[in-house]
Amino acid sequence: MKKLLYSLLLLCYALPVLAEDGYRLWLRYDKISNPTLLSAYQSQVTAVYAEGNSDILNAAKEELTHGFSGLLDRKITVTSALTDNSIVIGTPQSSPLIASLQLSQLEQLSSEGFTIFSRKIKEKNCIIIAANTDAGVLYGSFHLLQLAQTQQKIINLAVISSPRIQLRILNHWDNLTRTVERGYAGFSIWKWHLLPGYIDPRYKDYARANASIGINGTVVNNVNANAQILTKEYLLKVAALAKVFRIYGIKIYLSARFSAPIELGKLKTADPLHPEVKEWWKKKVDEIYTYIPDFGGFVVKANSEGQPGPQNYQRTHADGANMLADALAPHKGIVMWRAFVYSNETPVDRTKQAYNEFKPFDGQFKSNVILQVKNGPLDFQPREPFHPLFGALPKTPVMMEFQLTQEYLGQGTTLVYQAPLMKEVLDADTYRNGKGTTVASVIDGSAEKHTLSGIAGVANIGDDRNWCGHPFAQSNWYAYGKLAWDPLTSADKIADDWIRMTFTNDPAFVTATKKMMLASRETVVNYMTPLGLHHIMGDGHHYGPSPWSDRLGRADWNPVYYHRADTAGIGFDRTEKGSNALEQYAPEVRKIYQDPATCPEEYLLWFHHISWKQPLTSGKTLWEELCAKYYGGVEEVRSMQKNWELLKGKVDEERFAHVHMLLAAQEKEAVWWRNACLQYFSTFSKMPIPAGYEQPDQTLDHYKAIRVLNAPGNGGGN
Ligand code: BDP
Repeated sequence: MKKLLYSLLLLCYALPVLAEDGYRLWLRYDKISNPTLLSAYQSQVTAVYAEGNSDILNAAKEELTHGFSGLLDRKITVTSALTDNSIVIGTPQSSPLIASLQLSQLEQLSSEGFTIFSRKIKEKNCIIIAANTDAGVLYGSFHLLQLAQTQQKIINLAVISSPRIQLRILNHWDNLTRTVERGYAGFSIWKWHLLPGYIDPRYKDYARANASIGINGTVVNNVNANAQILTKEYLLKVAALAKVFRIYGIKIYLSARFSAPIELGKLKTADPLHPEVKEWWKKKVDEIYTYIPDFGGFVVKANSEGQPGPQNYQRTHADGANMLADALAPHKGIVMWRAFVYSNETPVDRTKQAYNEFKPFDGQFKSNVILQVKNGPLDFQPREPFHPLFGALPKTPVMMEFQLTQEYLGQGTTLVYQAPLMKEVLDADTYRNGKGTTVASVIDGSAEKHTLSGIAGVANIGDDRNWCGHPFAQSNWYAYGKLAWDPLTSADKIADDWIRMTFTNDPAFVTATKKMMLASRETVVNYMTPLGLHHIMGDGHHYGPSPWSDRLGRADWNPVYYHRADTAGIGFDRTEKGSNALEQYAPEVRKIYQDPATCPEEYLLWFHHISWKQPLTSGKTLWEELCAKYYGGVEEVRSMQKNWELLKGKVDEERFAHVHMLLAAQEKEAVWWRNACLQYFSTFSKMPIPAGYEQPDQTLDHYKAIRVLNAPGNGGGN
């Protein structure tokens, strides 16, 4: 009896441990399920051999032993003598053994690159992970683990890989109060009030996850910055985080509030050309480096949406950025100056303003300044054409900003895999130096041979147990890192690996889930903003549809400003006859977009005002096509639901149920978008939703009356 009770008790304790809560992300390292492969791997990997003892090398050893112990279901340890079937890791500096191999391929690698290959050393079969730096070894270690996690061969390896982009950064829009602006996965993971004394174990797991996909920098506070982060008290907290991240090759950066000299320094001005202001920043930066010797630098949102900036003092963005750059330069720090700028007064089409603001300053920024440009010219919409600044600043390094958090993509309930969105922009041709000057080649620096290159992703991470809220939102963090390392990787390959590592290698599950992920972005576009529509979401919180909104403080915050529906048609004319935003693109791009006949239909209403009865390529009129897209989008969500049901039993019950419930919520939202938008637009088209479609079960007035209270991610102080 006693024994039985004891076993029951054990079972109770054991169960929660077995539950799959998503915390381990894509680093689960569960036993390889395929028995043949398992025994093959078991004979190929028996130990880890490493010379050298730096923190980063130790992290690599720890990950390899922990990871392979799990995957191979037997203890893998670090050995002090080389044994058969070892993984040998190191750099020529850390390891005499690696140095003795005289690896010519190391010359081809950048400082963070790695090579993995199989070779016999002293009659022993080895897998060698070599690099020029310890960080490269760490990345190579994660790569080898990923090969095993995705059940690929690990014999006869010959991998060579270097990141194409130098700065691969996450931007946290986390406030010091721990609310997260546009965050849908709980509160900030940074426990500011407990730092620097308490180091949450989560910080290490965060760093591991980032290192596993090559992310090497993080901005820990919101771009709508609070100057308090620059006080000694907070800098010591930041230094405590930096200490954890450093072990995983990650540098810390901060969002700097431009008016900090006034708020913290009690100066009367923050004028970037004022000697006292320059001196204040210089001293502040010197102080930061005493606590964080490898501090990365600042990101700055200036003169945008109420943030202070150099224009408050009749100075330019270049004046502001260069002043901070001067303070950082002696320490090799950089400034990421955001181009998400639109003025309060200018009545110009908002999508034109960043270009107008920055183009004249091309070539006037200091060498440690990089401009951070959002993927599209408006604001992270479900679909936008690429930002014209990518084709306009040959003398300035330009970095990409993507938004991983799903502010405009259904927020916490929506299954949307963003790699296709990112690829669409990265692969777009700017024609800056003739055909083939893709956005990717601009941001990786190769188009103009810039030495500074970068990419930023607005993080979708919070303190939810599974980090990102929606189980599939993790894929966007993962895909971002993979594309930052190599923008040429396909969305398909990234999804394939992610599914295998995060869920299962079961081919039926992988195929079905990948199909669903790859289509998911287009699905969202279809039921939210098809055919180039944009910015028709709810006011303020940006959740749900609100194409009728026309009361916000300024014209270009209102959806009616963007869709311009009237009885003649719908869409924003950005040709010469309209705002002429098209003039900001290269002639080749302009030529494609300016004629509605050649403009890809996904951008049609972005660039043109089109008559309701205009026939499109499908043979349907614009109105009919709009209806078909909205209805198609809803049907696609319904097929996602059906397909997911078929996967029951192929994946753990916890995550299956979680996704099942979220898909049901997404279906309701898709119907809400469809019914609200089509009924509203039909008041202009004067045409009904064609018979044959399921008709809306609620009136337009019903949808207009919906008020979303307490939507997450909106407000809460910084
Ligand atoms: C907008 C967000 C706002 C951000 C802003 C930015 O709604 O919360 O502060 O972008 O990027 O999309 O600065």
